[in-house]
Amino acid sequence: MKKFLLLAASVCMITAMGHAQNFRLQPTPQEYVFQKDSASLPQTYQLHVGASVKSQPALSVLSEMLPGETPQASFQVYIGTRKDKEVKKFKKQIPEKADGYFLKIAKDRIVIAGADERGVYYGVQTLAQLLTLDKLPLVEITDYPDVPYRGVVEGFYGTPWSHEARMDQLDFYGKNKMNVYIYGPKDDPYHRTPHWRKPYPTQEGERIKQLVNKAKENEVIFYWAIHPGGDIRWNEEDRSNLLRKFESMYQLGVRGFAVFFDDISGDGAQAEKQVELLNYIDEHFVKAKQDVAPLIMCPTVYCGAWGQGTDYLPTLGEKLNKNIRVMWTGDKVCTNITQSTLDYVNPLLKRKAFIWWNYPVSDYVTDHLLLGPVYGNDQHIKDDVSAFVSNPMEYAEASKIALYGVADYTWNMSDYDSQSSWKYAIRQLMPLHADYLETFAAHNSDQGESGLEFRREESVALQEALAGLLESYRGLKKDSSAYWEVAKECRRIVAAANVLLASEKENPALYKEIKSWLLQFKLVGEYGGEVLDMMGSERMEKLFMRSYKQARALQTLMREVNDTYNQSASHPGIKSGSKHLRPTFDALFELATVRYNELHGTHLDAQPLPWEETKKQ
Ligand code: LOG
Repeated sequence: MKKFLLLAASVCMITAMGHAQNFRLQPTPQEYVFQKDSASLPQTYQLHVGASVKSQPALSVLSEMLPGETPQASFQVYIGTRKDKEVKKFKKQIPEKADGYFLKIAKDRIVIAGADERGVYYGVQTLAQLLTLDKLPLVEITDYPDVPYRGVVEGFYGTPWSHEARMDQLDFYGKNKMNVYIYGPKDDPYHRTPHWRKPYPTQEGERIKQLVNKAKENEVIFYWAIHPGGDIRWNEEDRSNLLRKFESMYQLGVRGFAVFFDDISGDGAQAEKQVELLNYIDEHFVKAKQDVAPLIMCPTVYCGAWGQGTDYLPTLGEKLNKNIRVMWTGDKVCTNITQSTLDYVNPLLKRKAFIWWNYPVSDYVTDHLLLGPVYGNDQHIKDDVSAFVSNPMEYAEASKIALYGVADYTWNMSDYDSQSSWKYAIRQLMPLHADYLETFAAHNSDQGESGLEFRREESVALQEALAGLLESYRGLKKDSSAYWEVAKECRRIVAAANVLLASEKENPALYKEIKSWLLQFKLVGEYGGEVLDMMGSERMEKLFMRSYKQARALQTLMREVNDTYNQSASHPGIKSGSKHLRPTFDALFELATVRYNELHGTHLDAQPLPWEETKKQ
């Protein structure tokens, strides 16, 4: 996209804003022109608000961040949509895109002109980010999202997010310009069988109300999803049951509805019946209400791997009302989204797919954390998707590392840079200990082996050294630069684990989620250190034995952590650094021990203890 930088933005930030080297706007704007100069924001300012934003969330964020509104002040703030006279002069600069905005900061004024109300809100959010700088830069930003609907589907198996976590997420979406949240946790019994027909108990209903309000404050559409396919009977009674449930959700304030038919078989999976029901809901509920967002459905065939050659998808494509959105996870359940999957599915659905991206969801690999960067989705598919939502981990705070990436990618695809987005995310989560968290995240990003095979990069910066070290040692040599690089990283790992374990206060929610993995991570780092010591001392009995015993003890402790924490999960246990660190250390342990045995005629056990005992068949 176009970027006119009168001065490179980062340089400008460094010189004009002092300590702001790390500053970037999130998500990356489409077009911006920074000037070297900055505005000095006075204590007071005069506010001119267009009629179309009178009681909008944008205003409350603005008044919170700039409390000094005074009628006679000389600094002016203009805010409005294209309908308003207050921003008439800037009409041409307002992008013709939903959620778009134009933001101008001049010496004597700030203008925020939105394509619509949400656009104004996003302009205010961008201003909020700029206000964190020491000096407010003079800037003109023309900005809009590439994908119309961006956000999250809480659609995983396992412990649903807590109410507090959801409230916090909705604020996070607003700040990162995501506009959809779909509520559909598989293990909420009122979402799925057995209780989808029943209204929520009063207290839970109250909470949904609070979520709906929170979503409104953040310009997020709150969708509530029902999952009836497990035991639905295709008769009028169940149709009324479903509509009655939707009505009860409507009464709680919900204005977005979805029906999920994923992961079912049998009677509930019939395309014709699903279509009949959905069209009925669309006509007699969604459209009849007039203030409800378009209906979303998740099909039973939700990815390319299911139902090739059946007439399920063509039936949906042909018969489902055109305004109903249809979800799609890609060629497989968990995979990146490519142009070819869209070329395949869009013509079948006769509409643009609503992407349900199964990342960073970890419900099928619950012993791993997925903290790596968001990468691999095609960066030229903006015109071929109607929406892109991410299915996260049951760890809401830790999921934000990926969600920052999703927010950035879906807003401005072609400029998306996965590494810088990832680093930014980490800084936002723990600004005081970002380097330590980055070390942890870099080594905890792959899922290990699983049936769904969506392998991710891990330990990227160390891979070469690890491989080099192993290869040289196999050849009876020791690549010393690789050796020292790995040794340094082992110390860094232990330090990161210690520091993060001692930093609960900086981000208590994150701490609670990742603590068991930090304990394991520390052991992995210590284990690596001992194995490296074994490698240098095969000829020296005492020295070698000291490290060997330590390494062996650490293998036992790693197993103990794995067998102690996270036991109620579907895949119990705790794995860390499992893609490159642990396998390399194990291989080196074995080589060193074999070598020692050869030199000394001993029979030390050279087989490392795996994470867990192999289950007897
Ligand atoms: C489920 C989803 C689950 C995910 C990953 C969809 C549409 N449905 O295979 O609830 O979190 O895989 O395990 C799914 O993806 N089915």
